[in-house]
Amino acid sequence: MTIENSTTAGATAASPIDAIVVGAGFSGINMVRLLRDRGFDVLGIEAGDGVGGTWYWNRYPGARTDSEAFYYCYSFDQELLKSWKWSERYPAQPEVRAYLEHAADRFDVRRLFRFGVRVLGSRWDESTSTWAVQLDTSEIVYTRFLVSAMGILSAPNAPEIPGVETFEGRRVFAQQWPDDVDLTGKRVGIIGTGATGIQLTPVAAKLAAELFVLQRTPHYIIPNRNRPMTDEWRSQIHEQYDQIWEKVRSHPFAMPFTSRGLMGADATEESLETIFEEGWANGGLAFLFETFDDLLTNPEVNAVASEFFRKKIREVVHDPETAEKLTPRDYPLGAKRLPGEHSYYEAFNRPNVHVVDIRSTPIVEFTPKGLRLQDGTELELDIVVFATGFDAFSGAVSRVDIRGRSGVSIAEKWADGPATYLGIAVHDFPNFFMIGGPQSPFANNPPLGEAEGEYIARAVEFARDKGLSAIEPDLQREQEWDQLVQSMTEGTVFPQGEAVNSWIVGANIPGKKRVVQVYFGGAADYVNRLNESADTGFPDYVVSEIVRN
Ligand code: NA7
Repeated sequence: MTIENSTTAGATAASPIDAIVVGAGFSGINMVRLLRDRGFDVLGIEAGDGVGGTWYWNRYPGARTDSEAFYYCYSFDQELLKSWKWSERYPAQPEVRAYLEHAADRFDVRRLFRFGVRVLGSRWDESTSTWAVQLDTSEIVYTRFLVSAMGILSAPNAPEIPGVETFEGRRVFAQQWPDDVDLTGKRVGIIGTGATGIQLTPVAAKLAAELFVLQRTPHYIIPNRNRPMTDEWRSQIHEQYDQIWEKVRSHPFAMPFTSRGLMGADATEESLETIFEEGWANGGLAFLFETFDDLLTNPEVNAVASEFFRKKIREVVHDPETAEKLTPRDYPLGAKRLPGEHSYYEAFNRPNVHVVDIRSTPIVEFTPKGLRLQDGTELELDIVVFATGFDAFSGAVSRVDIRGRSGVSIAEKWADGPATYLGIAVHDFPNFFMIGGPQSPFANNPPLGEAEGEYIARAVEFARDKGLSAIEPDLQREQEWDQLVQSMTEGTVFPQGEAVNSWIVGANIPGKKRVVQVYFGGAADYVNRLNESADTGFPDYVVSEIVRN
């Protein structure tokens, strides 16, 4: 596909386009819209052949949202909110992708994207105050502003297992599921039991002849209790949308949950049990946010909840040895992101499904027939699925060779952990912004991405209105933000015990520095900070005036 806009196609250092946005997921689609509506000449670049981002790539069987769709969507378009009819509480990947295709057409931004093109790198040119953006088509496109909307969980983690070249079966990455893979009647191994493995397992269990779930760490998992969206439920939501978004805006994870105002520390054993049962019955993330307010901060309350989850596993999984393997013990509930399940535990009651504890018997190598474990067992497999997660937050950006004012790459700057201001901008990288960057909150992505997109659009507009050639965060403000991010996990259950291996601290990627990558001060607090910065004219940034001869 070629760019229809001749200005952008012909961009040079002397006449750059205004902005390039990388990524066509929830955030990228909206970012292009926001800049276009402010009169900027904007080009979107997307590696996939269509819009969708996460929802374009993640096509593994069972892929669906873990947030309820009525708030996992764009909040700003009243017509879209009312006209789009989600079919289920947690819609499957094709439906979310269809929603984003519809949204891109509705906002008329699809024609501003180039699809099937990857950004390889970008260099800041001080003399012209432009970014030279290198594409994998061998083209270089010049732009004044560069915005990453590449996603927080988009760079796959691909563990290296010796002997892979000898394997005669098929190796598949869940996040890049090929259309021609069929699990029916096959001997399948799934490595990884995060949100992805948990969604894939029950579907694969029904298709595969034999399914081996290779688990390193058991998760705490909540039943999602998916159900169809009825017209009545939809109308109730439509009537309450103003309140729903109000709740989202004041919630630490940008979700419309309502605290009961209860503290577990004050509750009797009986009422703890009753309220946990209610949370369990409601399904989904309500368990974290609509039971007790001290669930994630009071270790004793957390311990009761963690034990409650363990009891539930024993109730569903018939074989005690299997149940024990699936039971998390070494870390508190909430220290890893809580995935939702759809008959995950029930899958292990099927005779063709086996959990393999690769913490005690690690995978040693691929063999021609499958995988060999440390105790000598060889699992014979036709397909090995990697559901091993992502190089989260910093991964997507640092895998692109972005070089700022000093010629240092962002990966080099972040070698000891990401340094950003507000998770959005980086000192020494002028006119560069990120949606979902490291040190931003981990929260319900669509509304958070909207807030970040608005902020970036305001910054770009500010630069234009003030006649600035460059804008970048003040170094001291960046350092203060880093200190704040690192201090925020004190007094919470993040990151403790085994959970230090979580992607939240970058510990799932060999060689990656272990630091907290997420701002835990809450999405609501974070958005207030963004608004304050923009409302007061970006005093936290250093700017360069355009030199006029
Ligand atoms: P996650 O949540 O990072 O899960 C990855 C899983 O893969 C997890 O069980 C890991 O075990 C396991 N893993 C990672 N590396 C290895 C190696 N080298 N060997 C064996 N097992 C490994 O990724 P998901 O894709 O499931 O979900 C990511 C998010 O996407 C999700 O939270 C949603 O927000 C969307 P570990 O727990 O590290 O021991």
